[in-house]
Amino acid sequence: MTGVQRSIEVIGARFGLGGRCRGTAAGPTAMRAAGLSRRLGAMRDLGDIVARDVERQRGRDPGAALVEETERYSLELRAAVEAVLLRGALPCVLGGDHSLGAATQAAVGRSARARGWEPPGLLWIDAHTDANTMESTPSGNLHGMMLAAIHGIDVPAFRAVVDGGLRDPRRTVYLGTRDVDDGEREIVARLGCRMITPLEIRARGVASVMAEALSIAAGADGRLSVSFDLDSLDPSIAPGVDCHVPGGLEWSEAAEILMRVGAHRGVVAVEVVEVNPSADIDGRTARLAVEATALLCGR
Ligand SMILES: [Mn+2]
Repeated sequence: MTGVQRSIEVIGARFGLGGRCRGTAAGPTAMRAAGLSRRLGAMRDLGDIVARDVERQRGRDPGAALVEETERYSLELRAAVEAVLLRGALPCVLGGDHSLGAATQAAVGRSARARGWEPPGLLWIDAHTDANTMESTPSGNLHGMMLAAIHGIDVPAFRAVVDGGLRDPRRTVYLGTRDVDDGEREIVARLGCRMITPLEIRARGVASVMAEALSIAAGADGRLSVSFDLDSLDPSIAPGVDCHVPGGLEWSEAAEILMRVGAHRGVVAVEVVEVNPSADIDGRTARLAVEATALLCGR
């Protein structure tokens, strides 16, 4: 297993407007403080893309300002990720809340289309499916809707960013899923995504589950991107996230999953999200996020 051979380019996505609290905007800062560059070794750090503070814009409808900034920010991040892909390097996006995944994953889809490739598959390691629509969402939070948009369901805040970047839901595999709304369950089933819970991972073993997951996501062309949400881990080991969902992955399970992804030659983009330093204890979640990033990058 040789893993990723390309040069790695890191983008800090300081964006927290899509979740319940804004603490995730400081995720990239916490990961750098936790030794990211030392652990990754050779890489190019492109610095941070910082969201504007919409809450201080007086006299505006806060919901409209948030949607507007999400769209503006997503287009900026998408362009940055596409530039990395154009250079033939591996984009490594550090969040930030998961709504920024619309930009990363749309960039992967658009870049593939520009080269005449099929859209790559997607490994989504997360407690959630992020497949809500404006109609089905119980929370109204955009970080729970971005994958619906990437799979072709209209979500106005992501309409512009997914343009030309749609991904094939039949090549999307969820890993670690355990907190799915009823509406999402129906959407995910209809779209044909594969969903693998922590219980199934434990029952079958990581090797068997990952052979299946990588085979579905990589497809015939062998290309996939990966998104790792720290809330896929059990909150007892990764408390520094926005949504705590019990019953998550143990680190030994996650590390083996991440290593197997990092050893796959077809990974075209890596994303590590939802690190929330304001909920963390002694920086332990940020350190796990750094380790996860390194493993995903084949380091
Ligand atoms: Mn999540």
